[in-house]
Amino acid sequence: MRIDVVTIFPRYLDALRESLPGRAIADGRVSLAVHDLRDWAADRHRTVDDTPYGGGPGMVMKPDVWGRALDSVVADAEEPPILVVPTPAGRPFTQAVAAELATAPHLVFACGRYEGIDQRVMVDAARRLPVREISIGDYVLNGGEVAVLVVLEAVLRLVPGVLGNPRSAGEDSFADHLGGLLEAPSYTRPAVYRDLPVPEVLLGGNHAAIDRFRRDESLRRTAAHRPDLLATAELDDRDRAVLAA
Ligand code: 6GU
Repeated sequence: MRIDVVTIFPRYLDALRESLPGRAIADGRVSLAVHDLRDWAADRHRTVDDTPYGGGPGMVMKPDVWGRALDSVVADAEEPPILVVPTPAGRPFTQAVAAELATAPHLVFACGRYEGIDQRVMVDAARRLPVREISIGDYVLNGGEVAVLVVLEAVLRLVPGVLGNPRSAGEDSFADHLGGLLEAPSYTRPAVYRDLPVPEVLLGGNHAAIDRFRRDESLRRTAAHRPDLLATAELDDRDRAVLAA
């Protein structure tokens, strides 16, 4: 997979060279290029933003600078990449979006400040490329850089050969086998930690009872933390009885 990131803060992306993504980059399964947007500025102050038409606070990133940057990054691409634009005004970033991006051979990320990039940059790019404006949650970040770190960590662990244990990807929260519920809590030794015992059922070898216990904990945790997920979760009559109790 090829990844290009365009940003005014290239060093923010240094964190990608750590950990799991880092190993994939180091041994060539992922090629990462981070570009400084200011390299495409037109003046000696390397200006990338200007005041908003129509008034209002903050600054808007200039379309001509972004246009040159994206043209240049895409110029030598073998096929049209997906352009990912992190913005609090985007569609929600979900595991399904991560899975879609994980199948792409080439991703380009455009990091803007939160007041945004002139919208015509995305309109123009969409004439040639799939464009995904995505938000990582209902809060405001100053810029897209940290969102790119989040998105890439979620995406790269789905690319075959990037995650250490290929079984784990399907076993996390939102995995199919949980039918859209949160994962049950986890425990390891010791059996008693500061007066707190591990749930008794997990110490026995009754795997049917363990599966039922974990299902119940998933249901209760989802009801407590993410009741919105219950609307689309796959529930049977026993599940509904546990939730009603
Ligand atoms: Cl993707 N970008 C910014 N700047 N702020 C955000 C966000 C993204 N997602 C939530 N807040």
